[in-house]
Amino acid sequence: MYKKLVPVSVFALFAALALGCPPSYAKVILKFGTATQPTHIYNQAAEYFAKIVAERTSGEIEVQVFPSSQLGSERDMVEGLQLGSLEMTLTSTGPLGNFVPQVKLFNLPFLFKDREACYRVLDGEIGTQIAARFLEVGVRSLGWYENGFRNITNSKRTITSPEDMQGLKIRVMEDDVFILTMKALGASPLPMAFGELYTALEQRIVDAQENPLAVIYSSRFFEVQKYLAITGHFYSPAMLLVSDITWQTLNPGQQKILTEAAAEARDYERKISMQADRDLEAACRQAGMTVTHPDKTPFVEAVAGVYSTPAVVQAIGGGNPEEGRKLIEAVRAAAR
Ligand code: EAX
Repeated sequence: MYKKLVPVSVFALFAALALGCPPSYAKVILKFGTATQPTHIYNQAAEYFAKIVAERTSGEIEVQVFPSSQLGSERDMVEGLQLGSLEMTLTSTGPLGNFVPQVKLFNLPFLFKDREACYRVLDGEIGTQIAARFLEVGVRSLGWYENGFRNITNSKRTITSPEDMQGLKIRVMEDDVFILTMKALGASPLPMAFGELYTALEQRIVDAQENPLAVIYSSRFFEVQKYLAITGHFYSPAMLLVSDITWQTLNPGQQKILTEAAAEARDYERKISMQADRDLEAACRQAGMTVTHPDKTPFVEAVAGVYSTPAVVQAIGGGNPEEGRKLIEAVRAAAR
């Protein structure tokens, strides 16, 4: 009896060990959601990130990319990270002010002189401090990426001056800084999640929208919008976020690989974003759009008041107008 039992219990012991203590090479799957179309720069960067991570972890971490708002809107996805039901996302600042109000600072119109200034501010002290605040709400920033300089498209008329914006029903991202800016230009803004935008344009629920060329082209807005005005009125940063619940389950080696891959994918994404700006205006024209390059000065003047609007200053300061004023002053000095 004894002789028979020994091999059985040894087997059982190994089986228990195998089940109870997963070996260190257990595969980790990170779902990575975005709102934009598969060909958009976010998803190219996400695939690039996934490839680096797979190589450096010898396949131990698999990043699976889900584009086109399949996993929800940008706001839903950030909430998913907080709950731990989603692991990663790359999102515009559209919904981020709901989580860290200071992010609204970067939603101010005509804030940055050029791309160099964007990267200097975002990767520097101001951007780093604001990004670090995300940990307080359960998500971890792996760096500032880029959505791009935003331009206006519409189905009604060519835009050459702010007068042409009068009465245009324009979809904006869900943040009051965007709403106030469009009101200052005389348009009628309607906040809406990105996933609903194509249909809203197609059904003429709105006349207009604004986005970087990379989004306009990959979303095929040229099918439902005739006019494109290169206004560059907002610089739209993006942020790579990971659920802190997920992060805490990774070992330091894995965390290091993700951090490094995030920085490399960011550099790659900024490069393809710049190329998109260079190439896609012609592509939009080719696709039938009429393109204008309005003089920016009257636009800048029309929206200047947004910077001192009490609600904006207070919101940027996280409820503290003094902090808001200081942040606005600091960013203006650094962004020029
Ligand atoms: O983040 O909501 C928007 O217009 C964003 O620019 C887009 O989804 C990319």
